[in-house]
Amino acid sequence: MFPFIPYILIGVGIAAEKIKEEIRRQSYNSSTSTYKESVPTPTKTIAFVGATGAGKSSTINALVGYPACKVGAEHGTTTEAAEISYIGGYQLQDTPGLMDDTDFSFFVWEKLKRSELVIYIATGQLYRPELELVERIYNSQKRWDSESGFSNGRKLALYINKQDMKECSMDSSTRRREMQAIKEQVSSWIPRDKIAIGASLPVSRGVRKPARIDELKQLIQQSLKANIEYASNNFDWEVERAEAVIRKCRERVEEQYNYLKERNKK
Ligand SMILES: Nc1nc2c(ncn2[C@@H]2O[C@H](COP(=O)(O)OP(=O)(O)OP(=O)(O)O)[C@@H](O)[C@H]2O)c(=O)[nH]1
Ligand SMILES: [Mg+2]
Repeated sequence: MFPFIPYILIGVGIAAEKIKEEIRRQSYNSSTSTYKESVPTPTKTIAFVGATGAGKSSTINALVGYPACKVGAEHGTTTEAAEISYIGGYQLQDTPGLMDDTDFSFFVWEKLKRSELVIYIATGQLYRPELELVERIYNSQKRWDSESGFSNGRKLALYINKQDMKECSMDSSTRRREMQAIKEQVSSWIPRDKIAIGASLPVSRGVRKPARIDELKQLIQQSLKANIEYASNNFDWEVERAEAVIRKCRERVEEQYNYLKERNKK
């Protein structure tokens, strides 16, 4: 009997977590007055969501111009919802990608609720579960707007990443047809002017190329309530970015130093 006790306890623990998650989900879905009162107006946040490996973290890095978020070929690289400072007081919200399950966990929905702009990232035509999710985000944003009295309206956009890969496998007319098909797929929830294509971390013959992110930058600029400027003489932005790069380098050096210190102890 004794050897099984730890397994039973682990099983009970997992079941309790699942029940808690379900209760949270149900309270999120219900439209009780307590819930309504708790919907805040969005903050200056731009959230990136989508399937794992679509390039959410790479896109944030391309926008800020330094490796702020960890990027990885393996699925599930991002496990926490990191926020990265952007221009105009905005934050870029990275999120863990959708894996086999086709719904975000409760805490990602909470982040979306607080975001002025949500950008769904895909790399081609969307799968049915993704389309259902886009529809749910759209409907949720409408409800959050009315419950929080936000007249400007939360925005939903679509970014189609990894165009460099498409260019290797499709000719230009096939690519155009695919974009047309994507626009039609999402037309009930995302207007054409809220769709951008690009390549956040392109590679050619094993060599990294500069990000092609201008279309997305333009979309972001046009979608936000407050004005943001990408002008190269935007001194404050350059200073802020340089400081962030220094902070990041310091963190990496400290990590490496601690790692070596631990290793030498052994
Ligand atoms: N060829 C190419 N590869 C890209 C591009 N953008 C991202 N990648 C690659 O796609 C992989 C996943 O990128 P991530 O940015 O980590 O993707 P993610 O959506 O944040 O993934 P999760 O954190 O796991 O949800 C990495 O190997 C990147 O190098 C792109 O534009 N072109
Ligand atoms: Mg990521």
